[in-house]
Amino acid sequence: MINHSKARAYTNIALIKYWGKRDESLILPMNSSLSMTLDRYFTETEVSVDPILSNDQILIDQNTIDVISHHNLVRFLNLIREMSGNPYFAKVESINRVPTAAGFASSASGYAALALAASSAYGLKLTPKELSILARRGSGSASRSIFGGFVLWHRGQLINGEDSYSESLIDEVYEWPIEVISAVVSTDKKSISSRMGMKQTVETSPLYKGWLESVDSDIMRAIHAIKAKDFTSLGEVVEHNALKMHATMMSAWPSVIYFTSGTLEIINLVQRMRQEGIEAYFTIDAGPNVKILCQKSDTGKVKNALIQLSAVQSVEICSLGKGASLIE
Ligand code: 2P0
Repeated sequence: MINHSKARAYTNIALIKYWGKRDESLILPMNSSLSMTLDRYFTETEVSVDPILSNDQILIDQNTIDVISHHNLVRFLNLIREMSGNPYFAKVESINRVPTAAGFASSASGYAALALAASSAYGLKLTPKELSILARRGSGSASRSIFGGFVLWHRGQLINGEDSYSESLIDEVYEWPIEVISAVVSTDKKSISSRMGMKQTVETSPLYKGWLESVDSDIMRAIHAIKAKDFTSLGEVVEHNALKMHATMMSAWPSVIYFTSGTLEIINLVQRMRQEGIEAYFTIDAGPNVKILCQKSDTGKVKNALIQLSAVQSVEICSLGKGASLIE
């Protein structure tokens, strides 16, 4: 008998960043992080566990992928087979509605959707917390995409990672008109993966200790701001936290620099807009593209200013999105 399950999960943007692992194999972070799940971009994944198959078959965006070069995906399925005691191989069909041109990575939504669809197809009945732990084994940020709204990923202390999971702080129906504008300045593949960039930073940056010492208070401030609906306080801590993360990587050796001239133009624009009374704050992940946090009443103005910059190739607007769910 073939067991099917299909799931959808959305991307998230970290407001307080995850940067650095204390265990690379279990994907355990050095610090806790806080994110906002977004409503526009998602991955849908269908998993069919089939006793007839002699290997896993994986299709991403309708292209069959070579399972040897994507061994991380097979390792992830092996983990689920081990947990379930069901040894059969599976067919995995995944569609990303996360255009790379929008400047978002698909690993968070991808592993969150795969964790939910595969655990269900293999007959595992996981709690949201267990699902978050499982998704984390695929990609750190995927542990946060299990939940909607504002999400906190606890660093945890245990060496087996059982206390390193995410939880929902406030779900997506929170009435707070906050939006994220994604401004794309480049769609090129990045020269250094975030996985390598983190490792290099942890191992060599003299500023990394300062980063670790300051993250928990950033998280407390962000949680307080979200609960008080204090946009200024949230924006300030989000922007400062992103700059601190980039400062740690720039001070690694060899240095990890994701900013381009377009990134800096947007930074200057956002800071100038604030001087003119428009409240907008930026955050930047492991790449050159910029996400701008603003209140809905200002989104139009901020978007118009961004598209005037010749460096900006496209802009997309997102708001709070839902957690991962089974579909059909
Ligand atoms: C984040 N990033 O908190 C941070 C901020 C990028 C900058 O999580 O190695 O794909 O699979 O755990 O989650 C990107 O890294 O890395 C990331 P792995 P992931 O969103």
